[in-house]
Amino acid sequence: MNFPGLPQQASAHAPQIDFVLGLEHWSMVVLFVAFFAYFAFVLVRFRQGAHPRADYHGMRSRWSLYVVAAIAISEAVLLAAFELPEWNDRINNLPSPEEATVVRVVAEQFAWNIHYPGPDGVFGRTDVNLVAADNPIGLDRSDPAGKDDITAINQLTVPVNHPVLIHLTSKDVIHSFTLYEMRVKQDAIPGTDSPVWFVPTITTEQMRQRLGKSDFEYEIACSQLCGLGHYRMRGFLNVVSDEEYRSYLAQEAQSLRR
Ligand SMILES: [Cu+2]
Repeated sequence: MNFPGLPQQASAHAPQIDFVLGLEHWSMVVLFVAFFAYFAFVLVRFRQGAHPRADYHGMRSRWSLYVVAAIAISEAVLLAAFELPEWNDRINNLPSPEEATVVRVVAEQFAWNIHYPGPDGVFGRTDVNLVAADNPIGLDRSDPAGKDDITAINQLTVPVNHPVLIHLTSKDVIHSFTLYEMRVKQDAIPGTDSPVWFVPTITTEQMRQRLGKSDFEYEIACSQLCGLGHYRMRGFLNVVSDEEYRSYLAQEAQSLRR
């Protein structure tokens, strides 16, 4: 049922999203072909040569009404039985913070700021007055919860096969956080915490091997035209093994102590 031309699937829910996308697109293909076939039929059947005089009564049977009603009902079924349940699953079945890798992503013109809570699992306080070139999220390092926090720019590293729970927000305008292969897309809105989650199932390295492209990266794209530099707002999602994730965190913690 998948529709051709979609990106690789690299998250647990990607096949469900593609199934719904496939249902929608294939049903639109059927409608498109059927409507144009009917249009062509009408052009030939009711050409001037065959009907020199107009019929002022038009159609007397009601079958076209039934066809349109059937299309409307099938679209309602598509919405109620497939699309809304999938949407509900994405926004209401968030993983618990205990089992998930919890990260804050703060969008700005034109970068993705990444904020990990560190070993204590608690995000440090952030303050707009502390925002500076070397502290883009305004993290308060004097706050006990903030001392061990890890920050990164345009590089989001997560372990494979565990839920990732992202608290998404923005510093300036509306951005849209997009991970194509994970089938994730969520607007980042200033002053609002939008949770978004997924379970990555294929590491970056495995995807490189699958595609035969040694330079492949999962891209973090912005899907909102957020300003003149929108085209260069680009981050990378690095999906790694548990072991590599632990050593990434250890390495970052090490550089904090220096
Ligand atoms: Cu943007």
